[in-house]
This record gives sequence, structure tokens and C-alpha cells, in this order.
Amino acid sequence: MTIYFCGAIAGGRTFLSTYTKIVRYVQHLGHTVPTEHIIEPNVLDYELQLTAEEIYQRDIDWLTDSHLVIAEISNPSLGVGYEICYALHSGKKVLALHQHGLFVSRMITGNPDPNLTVRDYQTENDWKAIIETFLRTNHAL
Ligand code: 6IA
Repeated sequence: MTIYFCGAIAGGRTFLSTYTKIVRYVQHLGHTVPTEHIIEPNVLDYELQLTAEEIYQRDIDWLTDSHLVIAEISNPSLGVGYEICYALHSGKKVLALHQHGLFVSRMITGNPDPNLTVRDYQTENDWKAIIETFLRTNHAL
């Protein structure tokens, strides 16, 4: 399946190593991740040849064509919040993961949309188990 991964870019790159492990794990389970550039350490240079409009349209097209969405939301990000909202309004299932103990926007944690699953994790094994359950529940494993 095609899994759209969301992670902060302009919002901050503190959790880049976690994004990288998550994307590699989802790929290892046999899925396609169109937003692999998010784990490119030099994403800002890499994407400089594209206009903001091109980036936006490309990402929205990928999101529209994806089956499921996994967002790492430990680092607040306007773009990730936008993508989560867009995905939910398109009827897609979204898993939002964050490190345990962080202050997370109530616009995410308080959202009653049944297509949104918000989970915290403490260890790599935690988020792997959460992702596996999400994928299995949605017939992607
Ligand atoms: O607001 P943020 O930048 O933190 O939003 C991050 C989210 O929006 C990610 O999940 C991406 O899917 C999307 N996004 C934001 N910026 C970009 C981008 N280049 N390239 C691809 N996806 C993006 C920005 C680089 C540019 C400043 C040269």
C-alpha cells in the first residue's frame, strides 16, 4: 500500500532520526512512502528547485493517492497539522504518533474523528507495535 508519512520540516528537525526509522520500518513492511524526502537531511536544499506551489500540489496529490497516513507529531508543525486535517476531510485513516510526555496540540488530541488514532510512545518497540496494529487494523499487513 501507499502510506503517506508526515513529519516536521519548517517546524523543526529535532525528531529527524525518529522520522527516518519510521519511514524505513514502513518500507521494510513492504509499503511505498512517497514522502521519503522528509527524511532527507538536506531537504531544504534538495527542494529548492521546486516552487512552494509545486511542493504543495505534489504533496496534496500524493496524499490524495495514499491509502493511509502516519504522522509523527512530536514536533509541532503547521504543515503536518494541515496534512492531518486534509487527510481526515478526505476520509482517510490517520495515525498520529508522539513521544510520551510532550505537550501536543488539543486540535489533534481532542479531535473525536473516528479516523484519527493518536498514540504516544516511549521506545522504538512501542511505535513499531503501534504502527503494526494500525496497519493490521486497516488491512495493510
Ligand atoms: O510546516 P512544515 O514544513 O513543518 O510541514 C511539514 C509537512 O509538510 C511534511 O509532512 C511535508 O509533507 C510537507 N512539506 C512542507 N514543506 C515541504 C517541502 N519542502 N517539501 C516537501 N514537503 C513539504 C520545503 C523546502 C523548501 C523550504 C525549500
